[in-house]
Amino acid sequence: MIWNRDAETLDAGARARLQGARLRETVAWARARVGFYRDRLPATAPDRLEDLAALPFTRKSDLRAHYPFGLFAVRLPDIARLHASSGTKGKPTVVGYTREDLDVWREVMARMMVAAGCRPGDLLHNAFGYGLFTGGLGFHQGAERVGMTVVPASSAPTARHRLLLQDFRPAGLCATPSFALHIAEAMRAAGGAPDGCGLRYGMYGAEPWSEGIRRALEDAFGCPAYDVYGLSEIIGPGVAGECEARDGMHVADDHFLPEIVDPASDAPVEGGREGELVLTTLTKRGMPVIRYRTGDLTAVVPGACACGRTSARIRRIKGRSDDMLIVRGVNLYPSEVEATLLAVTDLAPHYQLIVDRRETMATLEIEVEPTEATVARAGGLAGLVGLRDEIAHRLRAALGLSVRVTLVAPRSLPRSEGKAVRVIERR
Ligand code: DLL
Repeated sequence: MIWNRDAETLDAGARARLQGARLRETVAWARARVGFYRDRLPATAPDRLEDLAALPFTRKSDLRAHYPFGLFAVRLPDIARLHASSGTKGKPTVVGYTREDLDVWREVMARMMVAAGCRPGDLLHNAFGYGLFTGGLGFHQGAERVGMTVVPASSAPTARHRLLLQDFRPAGLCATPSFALHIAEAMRAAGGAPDGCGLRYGMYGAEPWSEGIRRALEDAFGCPAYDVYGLSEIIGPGVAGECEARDGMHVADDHFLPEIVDPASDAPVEGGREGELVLTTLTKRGMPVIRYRTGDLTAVVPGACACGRTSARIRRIKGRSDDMLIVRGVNLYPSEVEATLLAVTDLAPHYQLIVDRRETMATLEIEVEPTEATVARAGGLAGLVGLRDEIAHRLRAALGLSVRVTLVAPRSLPRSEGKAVRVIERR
């Protein structure tokens, strides 16, 4: 099933014409109503699709500099809803939606959710946090638009999730991948069976996750795991999501125009090579954003998708360019460590990177939990020296860096109800 067949299967010419027309409207709207864009987009600034790369970028620092409402294009009474990023570093970035923007959001969420298997009448267990974070309300409104029954479970204690999943038997689950794994683990620890709840699909996002985590989620809940991507600056979840083919995430590119640029040179990157995703909103009125540097690293998937949707597709997000760690001159992403760890079947998908920069030579330590079965077989952690050495060897080969590996007791690393904290820096 395709939610909006007309919009999702446009041919290339029609799609480009629609994007071009909407880009011109967006540039005109932003220029007329937002001082920041008026200064940066003179009346002579190009506004054709083929000239997009000539327009200046917008960065998170621009949003911060105009905190809280300085980039809004309508008066505050015409803003129907505010959301904000988590803001771990300083003030949050605030975003505003008109009623029409909320409609666009519902529409793109409905597309992504139907692509992942959601159907009218299905029950959805929504374990994304409700609040300023866009995850909970984004999925909530999308589910209502599809005609589903929503359980706004949010970030309740895992015992509550277990009860609701077992007793309500929802068709779908949505959560951050790390929280979903935490729920599954808590269910098993309490003698329950997460794969016995009758789930048909899970939708996960809001943080980077690897194919290894996908396997762990699919094993745990006994149903396919779909990747959903988005960011509050653009709209929230619903910017892109996987279909049943699971060969990249379809971008709702009649609403959000994607480009990939080289994060260092800012030049457009072609031919399916990896780079930083840049997004331009094409229909948002409350807070239009032109050429937003997401910081997220991905690549365009070439060719047509088997599902029939014709929108651009992007690969799983590798991480943010500012997630990159430099340890003794070696550049690495936590997602690379995750991919190496989760290729080892004896390990559970729970790990942490500890970068210690207090000495002249920085060190990287990786704490990871073996599965309970592995520990039991070995008669305790002390019996797993061989496993530890093997992981250290694999990491050295994959990263080109010697890493100290510590196996820690199952269920001892901190679990989160939202986005997992994978890296701890000691300075
Ligand atoms: O995380 C929106 C969202 C909610 C997406 C629920 C998906 C599901 P922010 O809090 O503004 O919004 O954080 C956005 O999270 O720039 C990425 O770095 C990261 N991110 C989001 N989705 C994914 C994903 C929401 N599927 C930031 N894979 C983005 C990897 C993701 N990273």
